[in-house]
Amino acid sequence: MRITQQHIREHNKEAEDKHTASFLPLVDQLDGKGVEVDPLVDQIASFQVAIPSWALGAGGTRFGRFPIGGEPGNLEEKITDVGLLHALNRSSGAISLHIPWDIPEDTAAIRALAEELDLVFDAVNSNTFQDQENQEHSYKFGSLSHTDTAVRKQAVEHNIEVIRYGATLGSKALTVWLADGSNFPGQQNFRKALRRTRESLEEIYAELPDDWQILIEYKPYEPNFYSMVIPDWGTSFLLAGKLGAKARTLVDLGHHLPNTNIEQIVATLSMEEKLGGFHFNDSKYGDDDLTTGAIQPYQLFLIFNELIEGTDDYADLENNIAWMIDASHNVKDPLEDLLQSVEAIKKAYAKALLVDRRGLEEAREANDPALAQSILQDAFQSDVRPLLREARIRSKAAADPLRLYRELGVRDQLIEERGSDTIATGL
Ligand code: AOS
Ligand code: ZN
Ligand code: ZN
Repeated sequence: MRITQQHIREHNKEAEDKHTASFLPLVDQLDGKGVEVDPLVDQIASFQVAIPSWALGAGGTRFGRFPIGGEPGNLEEKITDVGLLHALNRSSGAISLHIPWDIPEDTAAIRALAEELDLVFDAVNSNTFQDQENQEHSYKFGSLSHTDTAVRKQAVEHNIEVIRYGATLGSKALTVWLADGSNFPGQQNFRKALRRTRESLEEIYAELPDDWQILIEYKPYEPNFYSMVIPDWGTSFLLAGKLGAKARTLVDLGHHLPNTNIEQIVATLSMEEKLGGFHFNDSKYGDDDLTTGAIQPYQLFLIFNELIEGTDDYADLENNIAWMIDASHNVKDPLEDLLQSVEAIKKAYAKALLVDRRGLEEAREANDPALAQSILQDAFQSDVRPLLREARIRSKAAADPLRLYRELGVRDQLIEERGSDTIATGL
């Protein structure tokens, strides 16, 4: 199924009056504060968030999985789904692939399809957290950190293979998330495990093309529950520092213990130019992979506030960091959820762009916490939805993507095309 410009035009025509009635007063209000609206709308419009290939089907838990129907059965269909999202919001113009779930067999055809849908390939992801059929050595006791050289070699070679696949599609980064760790005190020699991981990463780094980056994800627990080899940003930062300029840390919002000050981590990493990527999701208890902005929208805003604080050039911010959603969908239609996630991310970005930066800095220098808090709250509580809508209309996206998705009956059409019991590969 395809969403055409005709669909978008008709939908936007219908939305026009209501949109104008909310947008024009906001323009007046922002004018009064000396905020230029056009560049703001442009910044919101150009911000793109990549969609992971593994989030297009039902997620499920270890207790069960409830297929949603019409799930993409192969890579072409996954790309088509991301194309649908991008046609609706013009903000999801990239897809992040996972090897071996999405091995591109016919590279030329895959590239052509992506190009036709105006999509690029974001970071590629390796998988050494599962054993694959016909795999010689098991990752049960780790991969890049394993005690056995042969297992480490296999895991290193897999990552190099992932780089090769990515290169054929135009990706520019490899994301490494390691499940390596231990379940019991005494099981693993911490020092040796970390050293072996570093050495394995060095071998992968040596194969990284000049214009590529390696993004190192961290996670405090799961699947191992006593220790993880890369449990926190400090360990990722340490490894990235030892590897070199092409290695950076990737922050997954769900990979922190409760109440961690993630915005401060973001500030430090961005100050050190070691912030390479984001996995957006939301978290109540752990790595819940809930919809971004569904639980802690203020935290998301504070994170964007730090990102903006750390840059003089918004284009840099948009292009130098791999922005991606990493969520799981157990009860929602994944495509609806992804539309909501992108909206929440852009809302946080837009609100952070509205922060009176000079006023905030003056309040900080004057040790005036009440004023500093008011300035942040003022931006956070602004209703930026008309700005996002305007950005979409100007980009020829739908004024209300979720509404149009439902009006067009996209899920029903996908079920008709693909059947109701297809299962997408992924988590
Ligand atoms: C795992 O918890 C991490 O968030 C990974 O980034 C991701 O979910 C996984 O790599 C999917 O491949
Ligand atoms: Zn992640
Ligand atoms: Zn995760």
